[in-house]
Amino acid sequence: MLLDEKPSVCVMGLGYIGLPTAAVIARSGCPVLGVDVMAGVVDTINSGKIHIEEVDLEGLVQGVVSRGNLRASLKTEPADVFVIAVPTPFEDAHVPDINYVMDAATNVAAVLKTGNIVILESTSPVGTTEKVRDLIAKLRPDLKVPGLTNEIPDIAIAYCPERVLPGKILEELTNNDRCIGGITPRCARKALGFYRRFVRGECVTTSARAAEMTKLVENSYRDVNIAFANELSIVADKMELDVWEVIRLANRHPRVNILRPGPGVGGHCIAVDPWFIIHSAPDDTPLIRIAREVNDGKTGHVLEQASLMIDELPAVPVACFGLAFKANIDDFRESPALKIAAKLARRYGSRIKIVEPYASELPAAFDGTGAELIDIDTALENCPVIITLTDHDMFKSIPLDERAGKVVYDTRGIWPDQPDNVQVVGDLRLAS
Ligand code: SAJ
Repeated sequence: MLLDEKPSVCVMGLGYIGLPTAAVIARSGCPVLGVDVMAGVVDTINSGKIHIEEVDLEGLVQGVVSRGNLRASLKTEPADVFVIAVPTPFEDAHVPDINYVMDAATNVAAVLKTGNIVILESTSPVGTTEKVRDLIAKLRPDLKVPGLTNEIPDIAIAYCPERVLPGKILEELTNNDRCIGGITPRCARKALGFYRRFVRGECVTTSARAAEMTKLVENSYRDVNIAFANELSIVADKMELDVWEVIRLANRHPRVNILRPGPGVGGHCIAVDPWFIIHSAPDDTPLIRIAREVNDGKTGHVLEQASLMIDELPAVPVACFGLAFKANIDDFRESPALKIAAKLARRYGSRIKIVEPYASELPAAFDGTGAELIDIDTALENCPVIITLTDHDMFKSIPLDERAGKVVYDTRGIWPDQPDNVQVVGDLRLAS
């Protein structure tokens, strides 16, 4: 396809990745159909609104919908390019579940035509793109599919993982480099031509399997490094050292860059994707597995430390600052902050107050606990004890004098300047 021809695009799945991707492609001038299984999501998008929170996304969706470049449907329709961006959760035993991918591929297969490009973006175990190819070959014996024909294939199939950071999705969708893995080099070239329409970052081609592994490796790398920081925080606690100071000092070394300890790793990516590698090679992944265990274990550690602290104190209100899984977003999925706060609420009932500027009401996990959602000012006025669980900028900017005299358990290290009357016990900051 030539550059001045705008391919029609069908994006399968309108979640945290699919919707921004569909909107950015539509902004580049391509007619885009977004397909989702939820009727409510389809209606919301067709009315120019969005069902998720992401910086600048609402305005963009409103614009492309009103210009007629983006519409949503429950039904897959013929298009030039198909982008599959559906979830790949895992089952209880950490077994990756690619059923949504296969369902989407089944729907795509039904409308495929010669010349089409099918791209999988969902984080997937190595080999999934080949499984998609095999499924298409089975459902559409009339089409010559790549890797299974000696002739020029009728369609191209590629894997191109998303790499965007929640809170910066639109910026990163355009500016990040992309790694494009084709079932064959020809497939990769076809997909590359498509991504170049809306990606400013460098687009690098490889095989589908290498691209699948690259995505898993990126998130596992981060998980392993966060685990190191979390392990250090527990060791420092035992040694009665301030872990934040130790990390600050160590990071002055030109080749050391230790990440930040916290209450555990949340979200739907970093805490999940390492399991895809572990599942594929259980005997060869002791480091990746133990990192996962360390990060999950840190949530339990913080809960126990917080409980010890609360048990030592008179029956005063305790403010938990933050429920989101990371700073400055409203995403509570797999959030260690939410897990800890909800468990504290079950243990200590109405003593627990929640401060979460990104929530308008408490999530269901707090039902029947007696815990209450309050604003920052009320917490600073009424709660002598604070546990920081999310590093929102709004919390970081609370000046020293407003926190003076409080008992603070700063699990995120957001207030390194906490006054002298606060004694540091490892990652536990207690009033002396
Ligand atoms: N965290 C720490 N300490 C740190 C950094 C993060 O405890 O020093 C915690 C966060 O608080 C959060 C979790 O880790 O609970 C994950 O946050 P994150 O900001 O590291 O990553 P995500 O899950 O928002 O997005 C990641 C990104 N991957 C990498 O940075 C390698 C993003 O680029 C991916 O696109 C995304 O996963 C994804 O969709 O896979």
